[in-house]
Amino acid sequence: MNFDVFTLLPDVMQAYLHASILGKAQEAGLIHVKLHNIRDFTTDRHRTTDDEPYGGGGGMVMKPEPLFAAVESALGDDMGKMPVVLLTPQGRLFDQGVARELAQHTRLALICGRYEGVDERVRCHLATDEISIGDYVLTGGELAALIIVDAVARLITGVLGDTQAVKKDSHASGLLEHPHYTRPASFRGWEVPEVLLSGDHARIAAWRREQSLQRTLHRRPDLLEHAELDEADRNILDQLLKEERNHSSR
Ligand code: 6GU
Repeated sequence: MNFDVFTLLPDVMQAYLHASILGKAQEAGLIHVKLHNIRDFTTDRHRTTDDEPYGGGGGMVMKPEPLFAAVESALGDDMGKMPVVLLTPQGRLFDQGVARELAQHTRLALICGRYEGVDERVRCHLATDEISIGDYVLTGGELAALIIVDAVARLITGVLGDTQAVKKDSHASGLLEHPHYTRPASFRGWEVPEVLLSGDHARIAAWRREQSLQRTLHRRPDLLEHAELDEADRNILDQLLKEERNHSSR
């Protein structure tokens, strides 16, 4: 998987991309992240990347020329054959489904906007997709690009050592994950649930599934609408809802 990231702040992205799992994935050649400094594609003496908006109103807008030059020179013949994603709070919302969709491609371009915005012609004639990472406003698209690289990279075969890990994740199955515990069995008087120490794998799996359903029901009931649930799951949920009704009526 190849990522081309276009940014005015390549240095701030470096450290994260070379740490831990993403760093190892790059060393192993499973992913390649190329950072392109948009400023390197300016042609004026002051290396200007932004300008005042036509029509006034203050704030600065990223100029189209350096962005077009940067993306066209980096992508070459791949232009038109791969997604060019503009990171903007006006884009479609990023989630695990979008991550899976992007992971199907072999090459992905990510354009990080800065300042108040990006010239509209970038959106219309350079980007093929626009993505937001949530309903809040950031000072730039760099964090969004890192989030997308991270979420997509970990779906690539071999990036996570354990292939099972991807399947069991929160959101992968549409449910939140069960609680995790490690040693010590007793910490400040807080005990690890007995079932996890039992060695009974069937009981452990049943407990985890119930915890996962309970958590999702309490924290993110919206996720249950699209989750993969079997009849046993539905019975557990019915039971949990009944218990809740009893508690609230008492
Ligand atoms: Cl992609 N960019 C900016 N600047 N703010 C955001 C965002 C992106 N996603 C959510 N907020």
